[in-house]
Formats: sequence, structure tokens, C-alpha cells
Amino acid sequence: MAFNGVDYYQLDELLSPEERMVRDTVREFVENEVIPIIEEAYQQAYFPMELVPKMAELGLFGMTLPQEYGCGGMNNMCYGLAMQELERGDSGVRSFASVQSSLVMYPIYAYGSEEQRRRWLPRLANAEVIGCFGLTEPDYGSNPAGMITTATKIDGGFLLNGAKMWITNGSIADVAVVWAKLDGEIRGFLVEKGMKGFSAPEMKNKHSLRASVTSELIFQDVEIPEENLLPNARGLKAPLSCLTQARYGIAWGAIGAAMACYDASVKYATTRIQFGKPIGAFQLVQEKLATMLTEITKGQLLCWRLAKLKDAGTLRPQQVSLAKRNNVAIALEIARLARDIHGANGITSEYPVMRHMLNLESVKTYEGTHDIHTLILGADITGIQAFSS
Ligand code: TGC
Ligand code: FAD
Repeated sequence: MAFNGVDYYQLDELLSPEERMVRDTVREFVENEVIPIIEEAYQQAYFPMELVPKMAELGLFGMTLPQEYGCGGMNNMCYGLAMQELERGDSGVRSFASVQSSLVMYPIYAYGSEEQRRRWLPRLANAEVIGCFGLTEPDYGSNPAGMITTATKIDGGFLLNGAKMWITNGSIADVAVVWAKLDGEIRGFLVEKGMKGFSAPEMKNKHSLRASVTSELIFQDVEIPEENLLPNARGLKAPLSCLTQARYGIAWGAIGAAMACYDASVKYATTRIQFGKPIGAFQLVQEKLATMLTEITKGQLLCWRLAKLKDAGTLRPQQVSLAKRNNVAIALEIARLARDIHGANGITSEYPVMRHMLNLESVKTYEGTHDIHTLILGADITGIQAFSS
């Protein structure tokens, strides 16, 4: 049965025809191209690369960046709706698009030279080039300010030393946006595949986000030419501003995963018979469905408003934190309820719910853990930061 969306509050009426068209196009792509192959990719733990050219053709990379760089020039509502639909397929597919767009193309656009923009953005948009974003280190996750990856000035460029960990797309990337300290200040570098001393081994044996490549990045005296420094990125604010873009997409994406779980649950509850009735006839099951629908609807309203603020240019990073924190938490709760409603079937790959549930465990952690976003909000409310003493 085709997926018709979850729209209890008629939010479709608030979307423009173009926004609805983008949403429906990505929905169809997910239905026809992602859902039929994703369970196999998840079970076998690989990212289905055949999706990448199709995603590029749909304009899913750099959707909001200017058309003069081969990008989409669309608004943030379109971007959010696309992320929602991709994550209805799988968080790994949305992750791929988030990284390419928000964490690689955005910093090159926002902090790169005109030459860097022209060299990289069109090829990232059409997926001739794949990118990754290296901020996290083995000993510095929530606290990237402490990073120990270092760049040293040499003739004509820089020498890069250190390591990054948990990097989405690392092993398949042609270019890595890497954050490192140069004379104590955080700067951004474009590290290209094949540079001497650079390796990106894949991290294996994940129980979550299995249809996504996660890697280490290792730098041993890697010579980075001068022209690969992002000239306008100075300090932690630069990578954190990229995270704001990606966290925005995650807030939308989590709703997609929740919708998939809710949709599967409604279908299951109305067809699975126990005690002579569909299980959806029992009040306890209805209560779970009502909770799911309520939380999805609240999450959708947050995203809709967030998109309007982002398009108006008045969005604050803390508002993105509120939505990322809330929507991922409710999506995880909804996935767990869905798993429960599906009984034993809920643990199998016949149904998407356990895959979404396990994926969401990563989504809760990356791009700022749930608790880090709690502290970001706490600091905004009280004016007192509680990250460190
Ligand atoms: P703090 O002093 O608070 O901030 C330093 C400067 O940055 C500014 N700022 C932001 N700017 C834009 N967007 C944001 N979200 C910003 N957050 C802070 C801030 O105003 C300040 O500016 P200025 O002018 O005063 O210098 O920095 P802090 O060291 O105290 O850290 C704060 C904290 C803990 C919130 C931050 O470090 C943080 O967010 N930690 C979480 C780390 C994180 O999210 N890592 C994600 C890695 S990438 C990833 O996970 C990709 S997954 C991809 C996928 O597969 O989808
Ligand atoms: P830690 O920071 O060690 O946190 C451990 C626990 O301690 C958490 O519960 C946290 O909330 C808590 N904690 C930490 N500090 C505080 C505090 N001050 N107060 C209260 N509690 C605290 N990173 C990238 O740079 N690029 C990527 O592409 C990328 N992709 C990823 C893909 C996957 C699948 C995963 C799982 C991670 C990815 N990450 C990536 C890394 C991710 O951003 C980090 O895992 C995340 O920021 C948390 O860091 P950590 O795992 O080191 O946990």
C-alpha cells in the first residue's frame, strides 16, 4: 500500500505548490528506489551507492545553495521536506544527503574562496565528488573545542597531523572538510583523497546506521596546499554553524522515520488479529497510536515554523537545538512503540521499525547528543552555561 503521508493538522495547506511537488517527488523516489533495497543494505552493512546519481539528479545535494554553483536555489522548507522523506526510507540515506549538503557544500560556500566554490560545488552537487566532514576526534566528541588535530605552517601550505573518528562517508569521500588547530585557532582544510599520509579506514560492526559508511580519518604529515585552506573559517563558530544547517535537516528527518513507524503500526494494528479482533481494537494499542500521531504532529509544527524562521534569516541555533532534541527523542519513542505493537514481527526485517529504532540511537548521539542540546537550551534560558565548571 502506497504511503500517503501523515498530516493530521492539514499542514499541506501551508505548503506552496513547489514545496508539495518537491516533497512528493522525493517521496516517490524513496518508495520506488530506497525502500525496495534498504533492508538488504542494512543487513549486509553497506551504503547503496546506486542511489547517489539518482539523488543528484533529483537535486538533493546543496538544495538551498545558489544555482550559479550548480545547486538548487530552493528554500529551506523544500530542503526540510526532502530530508523528512529520505529519512522515512532510512537515516543512513538522509545522513548521506545531510553530510554532502550541510557539512561539505555549506562550509565551502560559506567560508571558501570564490575559486574553491567554483572548483568544488558543481561537482558535489552532481555527486561527481563525495565529501565528508571531520570534526569529532577519539577523545573530543561533545567538546570539539579541545581537538588536538594540528596544522603547522610550511612553505606553500600546511602539514596536518591527527585523527578524526566516527566520520560519515569518510572512506568513500573524495574530499574531507577537516577542522584542525593552526597556531591554536580552529581552521577548516580541504583534504583530498590520495594525499600522501591520509587514510580513511572504515569502522565496522555497528548495530546502528548500518546502511551508512562510518570511518576514521588519519593524518600523518599530510601536506595540504595553501589553496585548500578555507580562508574565511576562523574559530569553533565556523564548524558549529555547519552543524546548525545539518541539525535543521535532522529535525525534519526524524519526523520521516517516525512517520514510517507510525504508518507501519496503523497497518499492522488494523490487520493483526488476536482474541478474535484486530489488535487496533484494544484501547492500549489505540493509546499508543494516539501518542504517536500527537507527537508527530507537534514535531511537524516545530519543523514548519523552523523553516519559516530559517527562510526569514531570523533563526537562532538554539531554536534548532530544541527541534533536533525533541524530534529525535519522540521519533525514538515512536519507533519503540511501533516495535512493541508489531510483537515478534517487530524484530524482523519484514517491517522497517527495528531498523529505524536502531538508526535513531545514532541520530540521538550525533550532531550534538540529546543532553548537549538540553544544555544548549539551559544556557539560553538561564544565561548560565553548564557544559563545564
Ligand atoms: P561556545 O563558546 O558555546 O561557542 C563558540 C562560538 O560558536 C558560536 N556557536 C554557534 N554558531 C553557530 N551555530 C551554532 N550551533 C553555534 N553554537 C555556538 C558561539 O556563539 C561562539 O561564538 P563566538 O563569536 O562567541 O566565538 O563553544 P563551546 O566550546 O562552549 O561548545 C559549546 C557546545 C558544547 C554546545 C558545542 O561544542 C557543541 O555543539 N558540541 C556538540 C558537538 C557536535 O555536535 N558534534 C557534531 C559532529 S558532526 C556530526 O555529528 C555529523 S553526523 C552527520 C550525519 O551522518 O548526518
Ligand atoms: P561523548 O562526548 O563522550 O559523550 C558521552 C556521553 O556523555 C553522552 O551521553 C553525552 O551527552 C555526555 N556528556 C558529554 N559532555 C557532557 C556534559 N558537559 N554534560 C553532560 N553530559 C555530557 N562526527 C563528525 O565530526 N562527522 C561525522 O560525519 C560524524 N558522523 C557520525 C556518524 C555516526 C554513526 C555516529 C554515531 C557519530 C558520528 N559523529 C560524527 C560523531 C558524533 O558527532 C559524536 O559521537 C557526538 O558528538 C558525541 O560525541 P562522543 O560520541 O565522543 O560522546
